[in-house]
Amino acid sequence: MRLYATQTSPYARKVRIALLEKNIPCALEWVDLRAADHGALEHNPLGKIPVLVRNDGSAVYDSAVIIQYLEILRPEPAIIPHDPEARIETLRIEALASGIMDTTVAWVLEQRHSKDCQDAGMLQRARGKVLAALAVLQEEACAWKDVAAAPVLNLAQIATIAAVGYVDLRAPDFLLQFPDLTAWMHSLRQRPGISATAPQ
Ligand SMILES: N[C@@H](CCC(=O)N[C@@H](CS)C(=O)NCC(=O)O)C(=O)O
Repeated sequence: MRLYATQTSPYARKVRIALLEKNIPCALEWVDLRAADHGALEHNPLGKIPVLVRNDGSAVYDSAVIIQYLEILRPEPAIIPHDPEARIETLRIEALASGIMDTTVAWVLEQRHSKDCQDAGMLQRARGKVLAALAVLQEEACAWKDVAAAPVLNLAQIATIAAVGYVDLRAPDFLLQFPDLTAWMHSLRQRPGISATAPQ
């Protein structure tokens, strides 16, 4: 299997951490998303990464679907709980973390416009939404204090690390209000799947 990814994509990082936590071997294909004919376009008409290309050449996207596929491919260790309530909770937090990624990406792209072309209202709304969502994740992370040495991280924790790591990379000021969440993320740095996938 091959995963098309970039070093900084939080969506790809979620999948890369899941692959390492589940110990699933997978080759990485780094993509330059600015190139007109980058490799992922052949497998995803939207040209978005991550894309997982299976050994038979068929493609799986987007990141949430890839995660579901990995759970089917290798059910143990599970990163999505089997218990129905815990499962929905985990998927809700994954959705929240994905929303943080989406909104932070939109904020970053808007910031890249010259000052006089920026939509100040959009920037403020996006910032407010990300901060509100980070506050929820910080509350969730209070219950995850002892996971640094856990045999496997669950999807809620994986998605949270990918989202918070991306905010830390692109909008570190947003995290100033969330020292507990930042400390929790740093407490996991020793895990190979976390250090090996850190955005650079
Ligand atoms: N919902 C998708 C989002 C993927 C996404 O937006 N990836 C970005 C990179 S961080 C991308 O490929 N952007 C290139 C483009 O939109 O053309 C997922 O979860 O995989």
